[in-house]
Amino acid sequence: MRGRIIIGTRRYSSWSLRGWLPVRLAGLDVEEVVMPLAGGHTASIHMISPGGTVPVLDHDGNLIWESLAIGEYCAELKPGLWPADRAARALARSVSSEMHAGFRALRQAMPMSLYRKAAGAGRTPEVLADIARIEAIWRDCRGRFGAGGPFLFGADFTVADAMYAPVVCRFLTYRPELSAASSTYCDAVRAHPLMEEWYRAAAAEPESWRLPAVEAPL
Ligand SMILES: N[C@@H](CCC(=O)N[C@@H](CS)C(=O)NCC(=O)O)C(=O)O
Repeated sequence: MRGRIIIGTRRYSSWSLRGWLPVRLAGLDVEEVVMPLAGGHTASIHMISPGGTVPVLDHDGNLIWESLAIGEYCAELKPGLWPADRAARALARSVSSEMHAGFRALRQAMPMSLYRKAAGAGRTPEVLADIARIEAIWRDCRGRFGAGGPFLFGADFTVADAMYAPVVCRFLTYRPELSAASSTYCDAVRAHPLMEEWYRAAAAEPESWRLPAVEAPL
């Protein structure tokens, strides 16, 4: 093994999913270490992560934190994690950065909780505005560059898909109304083998890691 990736509870840690997907897509030979989240300011995370957050990748002596930085690191090791075409790559980086920096209303009102019963919850006007913007992004990427496959930039699952994967998880939990094209994209992301692996591993996590605040049915 050439290092480790430290992630948080899979049921809840959306940023961990964003970092873990490129690590696995790039085939990095790293141990996976899960730190149960305490619902903010988890003391054990502050001891190992310069930014006080997960995910953190420790690979070949390089310590990388921030999910998007992990995606960039993996993309340097594995071609295909960003689109090959420069215009497509520019768009992929723009929408990935927009996700990394924004959509606060959605993230707060619809926290990732893979197995929560919460269809119909969380639809504030601010959340609906975030969702409309996300659907516009997906439409734009798929309309301009997605013809070759089911993902944002076609056949390859890129860092951009990884950045939006936890949004897909939220949509599957909270079930907001989506266009047919958005639903089809969500289904494609959910069906990816790595997403299946993540959901299965999340289901197997100890019950004692569950956080009632984000498990309560809505
Ligand atoms: N901008 C960071 C956000 C990372 C983040 O907020 N991670 C959460 C877990 S999903 C965390 O570590 N929270 C601290 C805690 O729970 O103590 C990234 O992209 O990696």
